[in-house]
Formats: sequence, C-alpha cells, structure tokens
Amino acid sequence: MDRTFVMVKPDGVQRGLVGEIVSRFEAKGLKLAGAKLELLPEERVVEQYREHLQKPFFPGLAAYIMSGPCFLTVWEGKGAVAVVRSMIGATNPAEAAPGSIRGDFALDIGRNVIHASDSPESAARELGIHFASGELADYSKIDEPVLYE
Ligand code: D4T
Repeated sequence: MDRTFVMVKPDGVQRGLVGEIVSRFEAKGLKLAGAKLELLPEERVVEQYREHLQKPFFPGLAAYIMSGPCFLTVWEGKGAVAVVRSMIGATNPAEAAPGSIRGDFALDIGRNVIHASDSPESAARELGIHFASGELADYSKIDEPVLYE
C-alpha cells in the first residue's frame, strides 16, 4: 500500500479544522498510520521546504509554519499520494476546486491550511524527516475487505 505524509499547518490547527480534515481522509477509506501534534523545530522546516530555501517567500513560510503546532499524519491506501493531493486541492486556495480542502477552507496561498506529499519519493523523504519508524502503526483495518477489489 502507498503511504503519504500530510500536515495540517498552524492556521488549520488554530481554526479547529483538524477533526474535519481527518474525517475526510477516514471517510475516503485511507488508513491512519501515524499522528502527532508538534511545534516544528527550524531544522525540520528547512528540510521539509529545502526546494524553496532561496525563494522570496521562504522566510514568511518558515515563520508561519513555526508560529504554532502542526498536526502531522501518515495515511496509507491504494494510490494514497495522488488521492490525497487531489483531496487537498491546488496550492493557491483561490484556484483550488470547491470540495477540496483548500477550496473549502482557505483563501490565501500563504495560509493554505494543509500540506501533503506530491510524489511517492517526497512522501518517503518527508516521512523520514518527521517520523521515527517506531511512531508508525502497522495494523489491519476491518473495512479493508470491502474497500478493495
Ligand atoms: P505545501 O508544500 O505546503 O503542501 O504546498 P504545495 O506542495 O502545494 O506547494 P509548493 O511546494 O509549491 O509551496 C510550498 C508552500 O509555500 C507556500 N507558498 C508557495 C507561498 O507562500 N507563496 C508562494 O508564492 C508559493 C508558490 C505555500 C505552500
């Protein structure tokens, strides 16, 4: 099964959207494999967003991500990376489709509520930044026989 890393950013936590967001992934059929609420240290924010280090928006992005706790999760399921990316919507919430998380709950690219890995390679990299192997749960879920062909 595929695994992806999903993080509710500090604006999503402050706005009380954690439950709604977790509910959407659960209802889709994805399996929660790890979760924690955490104030991210700067080193991990730099690692997470290393491709953006030289971009003009990076200092503001880093300050925002460290402004309060993030809710970090790992989800498993068939095609989990692409499924979750489509559920969160476009990076700019103004362009995100209604029905997507950013489309329904955000207005500003600098406060877009949620992050999710954009490829299986990114998912593996980001999981390694934020979770130790002992923090991930390996278990069967009772709905698996009816979820999958
Ligand atoms: P994240 O990584 O947060 O899930 O966002 P995306 O994967 O959808 O988009 P991204 O990597 O291109 O951008 C990372 C992060 O930077 C913020 N951002 C981005 C910003 O504040 N201003 C900008 O102009 C851009 C392009 C939003 C998401």
